[in-house]
Amino acid sequence: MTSTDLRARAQAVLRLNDMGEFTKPAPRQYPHQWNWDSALIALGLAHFDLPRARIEIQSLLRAQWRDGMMPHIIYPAGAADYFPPPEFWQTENLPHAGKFPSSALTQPPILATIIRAIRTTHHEFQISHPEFSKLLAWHRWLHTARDADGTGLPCLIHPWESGMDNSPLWADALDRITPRDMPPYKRCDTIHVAPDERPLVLDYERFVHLIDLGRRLRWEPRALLAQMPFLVQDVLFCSVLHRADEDLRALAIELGEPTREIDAWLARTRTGFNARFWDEARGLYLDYDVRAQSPIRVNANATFAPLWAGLATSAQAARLVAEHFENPRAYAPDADSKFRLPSVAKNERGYSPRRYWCGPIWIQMNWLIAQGLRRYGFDAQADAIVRDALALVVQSGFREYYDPRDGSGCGATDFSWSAALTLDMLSQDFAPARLESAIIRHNQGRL
Ligand code: 9WN
Repeated sequence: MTSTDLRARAQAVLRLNDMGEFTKPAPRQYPHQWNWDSALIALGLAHFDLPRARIEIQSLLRAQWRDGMMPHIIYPAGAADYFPPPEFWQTENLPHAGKFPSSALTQPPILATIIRAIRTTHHEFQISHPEFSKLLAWHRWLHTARDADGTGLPCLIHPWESGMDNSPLWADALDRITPRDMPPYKRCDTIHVAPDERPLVLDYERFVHLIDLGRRLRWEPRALLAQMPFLVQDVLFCSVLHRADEDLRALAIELGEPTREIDAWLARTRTGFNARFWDEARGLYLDYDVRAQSPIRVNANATFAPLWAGLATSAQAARLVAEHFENPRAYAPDADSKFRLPSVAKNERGYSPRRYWCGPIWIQMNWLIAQGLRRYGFDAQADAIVRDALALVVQSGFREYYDPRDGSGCGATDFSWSAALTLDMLSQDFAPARLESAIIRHNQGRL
């Protein structure tokens, strides 16, 4: 397979999942519009259909809630074979909700970064003042309505907000939750994907229970902060937000908009982030359980996300790489696992190489972390995970996630962001010459 073939296949997946104004993350498993999926998909679309990328972003922005929240699922086409259906969220008559049927949770705010990235390579790609204001309102909502402790580091009220829904990061916090008075519901996520690649029954029940609690609180931000039993600050989410604040600031300057408010967020995160998340003894970043008031002592690959945001010092970056990235017991290949980067360190108790977010490799994490590694001068390490990501899609197609042991595909097939980010990794910025070597390696049957 050549890089031209791979590009054509990636474009075909995005066309397959194209619903006109938005792109489904996958044909059957995810039939609606997802927030960070749509942003990443827009980046892929921009490589071959800029007007369609614009439509993807516009359709996402119009789902914003009146209070600034950007929902994580939008249901432009109404109900489908997916749980939860739109009405399950009970958002219809909320004064602060939006005009479109949506979930009441948010997701990692990567959109400002994507818009800036597209503008860097396509100068004709404009962002309007009203669109900028929508992004600003979302970031403001995250820094204020979700601020539980004055740090401006937003709190997540449900694992789905992290984008890493079923990570062992959430195990202890979920273990403290006993679902009761459960509303009737029917899981759909194991119809098209093997149950052992999806969340366990009890965990899924807790996900539903948390939605039920949120809707009883009418999704009112202050009540959620005060009462939701799941309340965490997450390294990946806060890193994505900080990087997006940087990008929003750059967009503000281009548009002649004031930057003072964004400057204050950037300064506050620079002060609070390392104090909150860095674990000096282990040389890594750990999430924080706000309800339990304690660090979450799980090593997940989100620990590398601060590199993407420029939040680590060079000494911290060096420890992350030497003690974790290059460690075969944690993330580096060893006799049992050939591919990087497992979503959870292999020596973690909750590591499970095929189960959703408990160990499999995700293309968007490799894409994001590779850029972080480059930001700190770790080019060889960045190349290694771009090469592995491309080798995985060549070997196993555009899957949702991959088993780090042999690279076999798991979860949904024809997964949109795996295709979109392949297109991005095949672009100049990601050095296509190196891809050719991944493909050649594959064709020679060495994988
Ligand atoms: C719940 C769509 C989404 C991604 C998330 C991923 C998964 C949903 C699910 O799929 O979550 O939001 O049903 O499991 O964890 O990151 O945005 O691709």
